[in-house]
Amino acid sequence: MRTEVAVVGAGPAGLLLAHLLAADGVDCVVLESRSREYVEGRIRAGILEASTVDVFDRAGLGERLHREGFAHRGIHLHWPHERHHLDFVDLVGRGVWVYGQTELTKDLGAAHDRAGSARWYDVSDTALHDIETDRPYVTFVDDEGAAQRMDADVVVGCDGSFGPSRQAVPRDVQDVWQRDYPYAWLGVLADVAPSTDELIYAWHPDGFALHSMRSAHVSRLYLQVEPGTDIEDWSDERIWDALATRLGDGHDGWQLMPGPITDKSVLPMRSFVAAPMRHGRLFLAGDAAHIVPPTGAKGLNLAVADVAVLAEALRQLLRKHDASLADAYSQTALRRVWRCTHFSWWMTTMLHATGDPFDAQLQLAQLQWVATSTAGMTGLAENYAGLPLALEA
Ligand code: RFL
Ligand code: PHB
Repeated sequence: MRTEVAVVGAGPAGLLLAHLLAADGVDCVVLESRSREYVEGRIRAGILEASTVDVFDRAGLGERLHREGFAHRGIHLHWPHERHHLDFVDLVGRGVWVYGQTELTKDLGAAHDRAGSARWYDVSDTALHDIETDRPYVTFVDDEGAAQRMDADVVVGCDGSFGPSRQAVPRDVQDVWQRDYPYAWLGVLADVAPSTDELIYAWHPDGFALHSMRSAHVSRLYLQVEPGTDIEDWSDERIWDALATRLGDGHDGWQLMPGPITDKSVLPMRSFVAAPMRHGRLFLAGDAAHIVPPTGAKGLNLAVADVAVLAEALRQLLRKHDASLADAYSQTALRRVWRCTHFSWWMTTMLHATGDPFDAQLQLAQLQWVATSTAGMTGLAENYAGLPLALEA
């Protein structure tokens, strides 16, 4: 089989890239190791930057997002006895949207169904070959156990942190930077109306907590826990008690409404960047090239930003035989990646308890400044609500 662009991974990055390229008449095939149900049901990100929403709108994918998503003006920052609202719209002229990654992935899947595009789910043994030549190809085993080979002009690795694409780049041409944080998140999904209009990011000596949401009837909440935490140690009652304490139940009459928990998981926190994001005819996008801790809500947004830049670069390469944007892709994308890596690290280190009393005092001093000085608030707002897709050099 032959295609112009073989996309490995049908997460948001892979599906969006194939959608944007197909709209420009570029032939694409998407290969995914999991089932479609699994990919569309995986609970992950919830916050979309204004520029992410712009990309979806321009691609004709924003209709349900605007109908069912929530436009938020900003966030609340909370620590014991204090709560401050940061209004991003007032501060930097743009807010964010709450819309689950599950929904975004379903919208992308539906658009692919309408276009009748080529996607292979449940594949195994995906392997990349000859990426340093003009004739790269991908081999895999299809869902019926048959060995397949897909020849392409370009291969794009959108296969997340553990996929084979990044591994296909020789070690001696790839630089890697990594930080593992000494904490994890326990995330829960609950069938209860959110107790807040906009997200609450809370610092507490017991650990960080976050109140997010998915709809008018579903809340998404997170607690800082030790890495390696056994989920069995956290009963629903213990989770709601910890959330109430850390999120400031009782502060100015505010109350956290508990409800039935429908999903619980523990997530490690790390920062990771691999560069360059291109090697020969292989391009990497999204989590395949970089991971951020979720405190800045940047992972999905970075994946979309990579893809928006890459789609245009591949269009120029394949339709106009102009390689300039493709040659610049890694550098262009990495500028934003490192800005978001810094912001995510900064939010993480400001908000997570370390157990060290000196750290706690520094964090409180920092929070006080961020939540009350125009410069502090604007810096957070500018980064959280999102920077331009391609940062200027
Ligand atoms: P994905 O979504 O991981 O998709 C990669 C796809 O590749 C497939 N794959 C393979 N396919 C074929 N052959 C193979 N050998 C393969 N190996 C893997 C996988 O099955 C998968 O379908 O990466 P992508 O597309 O780059 O998208 C990135 C985002 O999913 C990720 O950055 C965000 O979810 C991160 N994130 C958040 N980002 C935000 O912007 N805002 C948030 O609020 C936010 N919250 C979160 C998050 C991530 C979380 N977790 C669990 C990692 C909250 C959580 C809990
Ligand atoms: C979420 O709703 O899952 C979410 C929101 C904000 C974050 C991380 C996760 O910073």
